[in-house]
Amino acid sequence: MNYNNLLVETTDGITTLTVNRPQVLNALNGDVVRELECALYELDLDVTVKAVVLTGAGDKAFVAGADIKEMSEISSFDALSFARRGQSLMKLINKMGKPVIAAVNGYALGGGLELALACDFIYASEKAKFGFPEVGLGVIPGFGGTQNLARLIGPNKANELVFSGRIISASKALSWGIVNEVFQADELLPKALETAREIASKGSLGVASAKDAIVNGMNMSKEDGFRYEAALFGVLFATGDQREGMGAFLEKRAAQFKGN
Ligand code: DAK
Repeated sequence: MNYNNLLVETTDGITTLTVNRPQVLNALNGDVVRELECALYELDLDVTVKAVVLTGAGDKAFVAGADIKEMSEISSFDALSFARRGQSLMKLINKMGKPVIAAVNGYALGGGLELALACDFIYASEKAKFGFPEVGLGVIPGFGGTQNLARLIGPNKANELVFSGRIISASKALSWGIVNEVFQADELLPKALETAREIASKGSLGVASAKDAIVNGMNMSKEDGFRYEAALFGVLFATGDQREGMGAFLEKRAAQFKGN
């Protein structure tokens, strides 16, 4: 499928998905949200794709939030539809059976930070900046940002960031646990792709089940989470990937996973 606001490039099972509106710092309008949802659905269904790296075009922004111009003019029913689409996009990233890595190359503000937080983890360039400016616009984060951030870094730091609307640096985001690692700007994408390739070399059913266990286990009691993990563990013993992975170890050779 062709997209007006996205670049989709797949090499060796790794897709780089780029939000491509650099003239407005990749702000999310209704079309971008719709296209992201379609693209991620397609990538989830494509068995040849093992991992996705999500980034922004240009050297200034990952995504500088929802498109304020479009948002300022919409009706309440359009806002409702925008909210539903945005929330369904964030949930889709969680439900996908493959990892999505956010490579934050500049501003990740408002809905842009929410998009990054919905991904499985975040790598950042040293030029990246993070924040929730929503309270300065008279609203609050509405694509799951308050929930995901507070679960990730705890309520106290989340409160400071959301209540103040302050923009923080990549190094602060690293020390707060929002991002996993910070790289020089020209190293960011290569490092994200390197990690994606490392993940892609593993059994894709195992990776999908691990994501399922972590994403869904976070919303369960520890007891239920343990039970869920055990069920997923058991199911993997019905797969060719489990036989191949353990067989390859015993035969002292590299595993050739087929995702079956
Ligand atoms: N929307 C639209 N245009 C934007 C934009 C945005 N979010 N951010 C930047 N731009 C545009 C600028 O207007 C400018 O366009 P021109 O003037 O050249 O036509 C161009 O991008 C370059 O930006 P600047 O000239 O401002 O660049 P600077 O380097 O000076 O400043 C900045 C960079 C990132 C600090 C600044 O652009 C800025 O403050 N941008 C706005 C950040 C922001 O407040 N983002 C929105 C957060 S609110 C919802 C759920 C979620 C949301 C909404 C609804 N529902 C549940 C319904 C999400 C809300 C948000 O994301």
